[in-house]
Amino acid sequence: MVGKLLGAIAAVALALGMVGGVSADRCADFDHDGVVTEADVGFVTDRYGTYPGSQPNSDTGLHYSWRYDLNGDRRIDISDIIAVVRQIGAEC
Ligand SMILES: [Ca+2]
Ligand SMILES: [Ca+2]
Repeated sequence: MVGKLLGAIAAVALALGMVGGVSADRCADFDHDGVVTEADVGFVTDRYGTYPGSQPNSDTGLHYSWRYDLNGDRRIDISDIIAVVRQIGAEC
């Protein structure tokens, strides 16, 4: 539920033009079905707030993984969620 909320926040932030300059990102098709969807956003939101060596996400128990750290700053945060949301609909 928290993940869904974060995704929604990211989508709203994008819609309002509050976010800019997220650099070209790695393909966020984490479930390898050939297209980036909300399901792929979930992979990132499930790890929100984690970093190498941190406690797991308190809602999901999942740990940081570089795979979901799209901007490579060693934290999974709103920037990474936004990076995936920006790719929704992309085929890669
Ligand atoms: Ca996908
Ligand atoms: Ca990051």
